[in-house]
Amino acid sequence: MTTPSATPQVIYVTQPHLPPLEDFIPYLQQIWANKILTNGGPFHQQLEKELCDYLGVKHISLFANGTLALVTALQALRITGEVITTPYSFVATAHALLWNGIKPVFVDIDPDTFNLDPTKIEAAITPHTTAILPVHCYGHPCDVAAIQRIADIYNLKVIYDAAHAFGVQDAGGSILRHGDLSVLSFHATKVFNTFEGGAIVSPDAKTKQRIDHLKNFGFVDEVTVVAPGINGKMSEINAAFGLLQLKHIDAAIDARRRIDARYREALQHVPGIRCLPDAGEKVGNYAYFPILVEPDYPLSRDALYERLKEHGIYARRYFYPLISDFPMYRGLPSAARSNLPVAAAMADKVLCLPIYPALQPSDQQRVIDLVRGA
Ligand code: T4K
Repeated sequence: MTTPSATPQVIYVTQPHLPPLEDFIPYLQQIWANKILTNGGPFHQQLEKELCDYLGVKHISLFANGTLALVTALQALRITGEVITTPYSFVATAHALLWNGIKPVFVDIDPDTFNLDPTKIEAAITPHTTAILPVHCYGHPCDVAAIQRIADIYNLKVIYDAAHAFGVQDAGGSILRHGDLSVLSFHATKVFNTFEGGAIVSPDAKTKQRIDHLKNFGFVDEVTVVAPGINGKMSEINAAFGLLQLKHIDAAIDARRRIDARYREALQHVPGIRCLPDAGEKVGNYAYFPILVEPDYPLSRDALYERLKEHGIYARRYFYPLISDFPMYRGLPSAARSNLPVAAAMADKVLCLPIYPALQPSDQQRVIDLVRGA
């Protein structure tokens, strides 16, 4: 068992990948020289293009953050009424619905992938349902084929919250090609970050154009406003940082892959600790490392969380509480725990361990020793 040192080094659940500071200076000099700070400037345009190439998609619109991108994606497709979504996500997923005056309808998740369970979707569809908003939780792909089948039968739109799924591919290519739209987050805590940032992946140029209008107050030109759009634009400084990040992204994901493999190897025989199975992605991004703390582990999940904290290790209970347990949602009929037994059980067991490119093997070993030695 590891004993805490006098001043234990703090280890967070994640840490942003920061390229050398001096490498960012030329980008700043360029911004200072051309004095274009925002509103679709040259770095913004270049990042959209480079992300399309890197991710293997045709159309991307950059945003100031993932939440504004979600809110705008719903507006772009004119979604109203009720939308089926998962309770097992970051609260922004459902908040984006409320910001549009849409009623979330929570459906339970699959215990192996933590994603929306397609076999439970149909029972939640009503005459008011217009769309499904699934999340590729932890970057693991949803059952996109089953979800699309249901959407086609009931004429529903599908918007994927792909905040965790940067770079993830299934057998056919980018996971972001599925559904009507996919939404990314480039927040500091994400695999690819622009400090704050986000994006919408669209299937065609017309949809991208509508989204680009909506993120710029609805302006089409100096004198024409076609919709009550919001200010969702990414600034030049964020876009420039994204371009620099992109140069390092493969190495960063490789480092995550090694950390993921070490955890799996070290924790596979620990009684009461279960790692999330590989969810069938062809290329993963190792965004999170969730473990399930089962009843045969000597400590409860919360006791393990506290124990790690005492040793300066800040694991996180993503996603506890469930979104459906927050006050603005818990009155909904679909929010009842009896409707969401799998999600409720997972939220009570899950703990996300630290994973980020700069996590040193010796620090990861501290985490492993504590989980093993409880
Ligand atoms: N949909 C899904 C499925 C999402 O997960 C999210 C965001 C969204 C939509 C919305 O996208 P954005 O609008 O955020 O682009 C974090 C993030 O703020 C949030 O982006 C993310 N999901 C969520 C899962 O996690 P917190 O409250 O856990 O963040 P915080 O500040 O506690 O950070 C976690 C740890 O990371 C800290 O203990 C230390 C470290 N950290 C954090 C920041 C901000 C750093 O080392 N440096 C930093 O700059 O929400």
